[in-house]
This record gives sequence, structure tokens and C-alpha cells, in this order.
Amino acid sequence: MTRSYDIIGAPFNQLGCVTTTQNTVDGLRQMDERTWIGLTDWMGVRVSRWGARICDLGDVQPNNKVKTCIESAKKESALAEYSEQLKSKVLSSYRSGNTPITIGGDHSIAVGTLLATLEHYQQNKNEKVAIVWIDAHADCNSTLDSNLHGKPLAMLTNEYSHNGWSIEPEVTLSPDSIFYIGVRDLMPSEYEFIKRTGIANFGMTHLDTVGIQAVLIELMEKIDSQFDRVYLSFDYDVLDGSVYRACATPNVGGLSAREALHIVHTIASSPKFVGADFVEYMPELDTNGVSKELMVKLIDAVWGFRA
Ligand SMILES: [Mn+2]
Repeated sequence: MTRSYDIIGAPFNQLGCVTTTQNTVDGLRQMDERTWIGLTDWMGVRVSRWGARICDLGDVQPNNKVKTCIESAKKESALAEYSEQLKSKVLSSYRSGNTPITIGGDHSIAVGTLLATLEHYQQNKNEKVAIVWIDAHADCNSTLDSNLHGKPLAMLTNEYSHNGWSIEPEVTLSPDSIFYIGVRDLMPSEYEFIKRTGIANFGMTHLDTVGIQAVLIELMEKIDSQFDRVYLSFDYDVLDGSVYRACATPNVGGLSAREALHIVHTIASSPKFVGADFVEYMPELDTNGVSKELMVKLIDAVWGFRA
């Protein structure tokens, strides 16, 4: 099967602990004086020389309602509205038979991409979707404090119930469909939630002990035997923060570039793979362009290329 990939920009960076109105997706697309690489140029090479089928659909810009909600500090309402916008773009990619790759934005944009994924596969086709969440953080904080980019999995599993937030039962994410890789910085409510629900957590200690290949074999066996589809959500901060610091919350002791490329390539090679997010990368914090080069390589790994 030759896949057709859609790139969808989600430059929504208002719900993290560092906000920006700069277009973080364009920062990744464009080549600049620091590096020889930019996503647009690289995509052009894959399409023209390698026959890849990739189309950049442009950005889902927050509409005026989202902006008004942000200005009046109605963050849950802003996210609900932006998620509707992003969801319809991702759904149309699925309906065209394509594989959407959404580039954020902070991790709150995964609410929109996953609502589309759960509506298309879980609600409409009654298929079970595994969500592989590659992140330094568990992003299932259900308390009212701190920022919404640390809560998308609480919001999608209906564990978060503040300021009118709720999810329809048909598209609620089941905790047993979540697989963490690289999580190493939990909040108490997250620790309790993971313990209570038994979410699979391939943390760094486990990775240190058995190695990345053993983790991937175990993960892919579970997906092959228990799920119909797999979706990948990649948070830049899962990478080792001693090198990769172009985000709001760099975290030392994470994945190496090789490990991250191996994980992304393996999951995206599965016939059950349906789509991916890449979030939290902030080009303006990328002082030497190394992170940008890795981000482009990671997306290239989704397209099936790996060196
Ligand atoms: Mn995250």
C-alpha cells in the first residue's frame, strides 16, 4: 500500500507554560542560515526524487472565537473551539484515505487530532485505537492548576471536569489504549491515575534496563494482538534535554536522537498506523538548529525514510 501523507499545521501555542504567537510550524518548514534543512524543501525532495505522496495542507489558524476566549482567560472554551477546527481538518484527511501528520503547537492540540481519530475509527468504525504517547510528561493532570498542555490525556479520558469540560462517551479515550514511552516527570495526580488505571508506561528506567528494541517488540506485539489502529503523539520534550532544549520544558535524561528515530520509524511502519502529532518544538529557542534537523528527520521517518 502506498500511503498518502497530509501535513497539517496547528500553530496554536497558547496553553503551555511558555506561549508564543509566532508560527512554530513555519519555523520548521523554512530553511534558514543555521541549517541546510527545512521541512518544505525536504518534502519536495521526497516527492520529486523518491516518488513519495506528501501534501502540505497548510495551517489551521485559531479563529476569532478562540482568540476571544484566550483574551478572556476561558482556556477550556478556547481549546474546545480550536479542537473543533483542527478535528474537521484531520477528519477530512482520514475521509480522503490519507495519513495526517499534525505539527503543533503545544500538546493541547492533540485533543483535536485525537477527537478526530476517535470519531473516525472508534465511533464510526467500532475499531480500537492504541495511542502511543511519547513524552517526558504523562499529560493526564486532572487538577485545575497549571497549564492545559499538561492535561490532554486527562481531558480525553474524561478525568478532567473543570469549567464545563466533558467529552462525549463515543469518543472518550480508554486508559487501557494509552502507551507511554519516555515519561519521567509525574505529578501526584498523574501518578495516582496511572496506578489506578494501569496505563502501560515504558518509562526511562524500563528503557535503561531492557533497551529500546525490547520495548518496541513488546509494544508492537500488544498493538498487533489487541488493537486495530495505532496513533502516535510525539512531544519534543521526550528528547534528552541536555541537548534538545527548544521547548518550554526541556528535561535532561530523555531519548537520544537514534532512539527517537527508531521508535517513530517502527510505529509508523505498522500497517495499523493511522497518523501522528509532533508538538512543543519552538524554533525561536533552537539556538543552533540541531533540534530542527532532528524534527525534520523524525517526520521523514514517519514517511518511511530512515538513515
Ligand atoms: Mn506533552
